[in-house]
Amino acid sequence: MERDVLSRLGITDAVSGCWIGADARLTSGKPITARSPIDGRTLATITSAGAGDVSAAVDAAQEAFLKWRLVPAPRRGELVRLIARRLREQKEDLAALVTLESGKIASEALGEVQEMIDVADFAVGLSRQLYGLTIASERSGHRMMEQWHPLGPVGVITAFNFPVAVWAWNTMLALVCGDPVIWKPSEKTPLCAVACHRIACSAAAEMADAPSGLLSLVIGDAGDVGQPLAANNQVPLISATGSTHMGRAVAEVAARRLGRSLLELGGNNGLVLAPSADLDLATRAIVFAAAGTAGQRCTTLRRLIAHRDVRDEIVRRLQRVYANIKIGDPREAGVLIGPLIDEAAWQGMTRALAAARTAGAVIHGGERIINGVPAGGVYVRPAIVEIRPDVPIVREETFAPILYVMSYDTLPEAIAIHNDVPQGLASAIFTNDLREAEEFLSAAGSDCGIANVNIGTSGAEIGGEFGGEKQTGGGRESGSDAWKAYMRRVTNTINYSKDLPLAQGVSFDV
Ligand code: UN1
Repeated sequence: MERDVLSRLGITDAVSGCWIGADARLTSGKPITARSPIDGRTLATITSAGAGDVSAAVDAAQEAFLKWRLVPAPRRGELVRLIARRLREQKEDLAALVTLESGKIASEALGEVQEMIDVADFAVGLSRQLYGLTIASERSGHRMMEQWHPLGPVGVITAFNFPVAVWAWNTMLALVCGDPVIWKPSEKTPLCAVACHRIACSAAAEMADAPSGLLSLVIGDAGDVGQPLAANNQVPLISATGSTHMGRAVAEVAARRLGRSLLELGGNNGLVLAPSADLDLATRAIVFAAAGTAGQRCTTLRRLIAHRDVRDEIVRRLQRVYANIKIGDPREAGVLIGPLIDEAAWQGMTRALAAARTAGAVIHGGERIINGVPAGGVYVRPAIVEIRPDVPIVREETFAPILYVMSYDTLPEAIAIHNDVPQGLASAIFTNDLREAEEFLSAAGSDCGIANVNIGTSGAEIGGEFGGEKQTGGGRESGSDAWKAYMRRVTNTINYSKDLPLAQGVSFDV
């Protein structure tokens, strides 16, 4: 069954680490073993790409760019429409691979592929809406306008936890904006990348005006692939999604050559639970956001800031749900929490829990599960940690299902606790008090890129911009006008008069 899925997605036992368009290059880097976190089984071996492959991919992208930028944007949208059609056709297979390689449950994997389709549909519409402004000129007989032009090859770096959707957020937009893409996926999920790349290339093969170097894939680690990609002068934009540590390294390299970077990095997302909150609704939202995806979303809820009057009640409710939640093989019906990605994730989780314990926190759950789950995978019970907000570990993003619970007395105090972390991605308030909700969303409220009311922190739709402030990196991907990051803006002033008046009334008679 599984082999069938892999073979329908064009994945063999030995896979090249560099694809330029439909062509697999003969790579000679370190071998990468693609494993399933479900049971640690080897799925395939990839020969990683190196600096030479990166530069070949960038050269091909640059060549493709010279042609693609001249293809009218709505026609570029046609390529994205074809990709979306294939994604619809292969949704089940691709989702099965996402589950196999990232460990997320079937429903969430299908949701992730749906997110790709959604952003592709969005991008198709966008291909007819790359609007610029016209501007009133201060000079008579003059007209001013802005145009948005294609930018050039875009380097896209993605993480294991959304192994397909984040590439689509970037690539579907980049394609309609007129930019080729060079993709460096996580080494933990290389097969998802190969599958997506092949799907996109098969759609491109249907379009004679889609140049061959438009899409490429370079699989390898930060040193072999990430660094040369970020350093390459022919890549005007690097879009990186992942840890703050990774983003800082990428941004530094890109900044040195004054390249642009679009960063969507760590989150340490908080939810304020007000006394008027609907606790049934809040419990469901908190469990999905804190324990769903085994706590491995950048939007995962990590901090629950509960009013003193409802804190004990919510902890009781969460403990009840956590005690019965089904943890195990993510392919099994009824399972809501699959494995952590690897042993290192479990070590990170134990380290964080030990730090919390030392600081006097009360911990519920958080243990490793051995019975009733596949051997070879890392399965854990999500943890609820009652802790003070000033304990340093609370300020860190630990990529595991740990929910720190803290209490507050007044809303300003809750907002202060909420904002007192280095990250600023997603946030939420649960309240039935309109004033509290508005205060949380106001300039004096949450300092995050995403702020929700009566909805958890995770599971955003693609229509809005996605990203956040502070150590989250400040970039915005996906919907709204995030497309502007993938284009260059040019201001045009056109004189249709027979005079040459200078701006600001300057006279300069020659
Ligand atoms: C991520 O974890 O990097 O809002 C992206 C969400 C998803 C995207 C998460 N739509 O949780």
